[in-house]
Amino acid sequence: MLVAVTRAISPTLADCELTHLAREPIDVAHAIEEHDRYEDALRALGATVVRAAPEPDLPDAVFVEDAALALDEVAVITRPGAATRRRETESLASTLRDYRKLLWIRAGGTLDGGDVLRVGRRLYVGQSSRTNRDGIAQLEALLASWDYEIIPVPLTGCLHLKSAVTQVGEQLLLINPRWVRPACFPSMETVDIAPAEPLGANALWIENAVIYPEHYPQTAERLERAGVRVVPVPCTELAKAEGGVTCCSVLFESEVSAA
Ligand code: CIR
Repeated sequence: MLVAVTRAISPTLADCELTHLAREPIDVAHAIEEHDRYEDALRALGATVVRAAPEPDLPDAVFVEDAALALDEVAVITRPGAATRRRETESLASTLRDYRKLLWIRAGGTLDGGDVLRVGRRLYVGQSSRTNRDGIAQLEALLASWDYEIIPVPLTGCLHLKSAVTQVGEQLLLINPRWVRPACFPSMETVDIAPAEPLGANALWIENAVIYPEHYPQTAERLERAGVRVVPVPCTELAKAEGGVTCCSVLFESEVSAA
């Protein structure tokens, strides 16, 4: 069973962290509708959606990806780089505990799940403003018992590694080459985002399709030309909170049936 852990949008979403975007009014009711459509897309692609406990006082809590990495063997509960987001981890851990043994990034280290791109047994980790050297070193030490290769990746101009590059096929990445160098991924083929859509590199690959924002049509067309099946979803409101489609779920396979 493919599980997608999500979380309800907080009524405080408009007070979210912002790094590269100017604050704009966010229509929370509209954001909730868009998030429902996102969960519907996950279900349509075969995932079982499990919602973690809501965190109404934590504006960015919907972006569950940043608070945990679910790997085949364990889950790593992160220590988000933004101090305002650190209280998101406990309640997410309570949900993930049903499925995986938990390991924790400890004080001193910071790591956002949005900076971790898993491709097979490789974990590319963005050296962003949210993820520090100690966080990457802790991740490597925590996973030493399993054969993951941890590869730090420099990036510029964006929030997370997965703002700049995501996997969209077995051997295929969708990339914004202005923010991360394609040469960092020598074994992979790449599709560039359309230049008019710099934030278009965040796609969620699931069951041989990608869930993808419908407000990036030029990049969607490039994906389709590369043979990728695109499932468009509306996500204009979460985009104003600097969120994309990978950030709203934590995906993993499980033998445990959902409660
Ligand atoms: C933040 O700045 O932390 C949130 N407003 C957006 C987080 C988006 N997360 C992601 O791309 N993984």
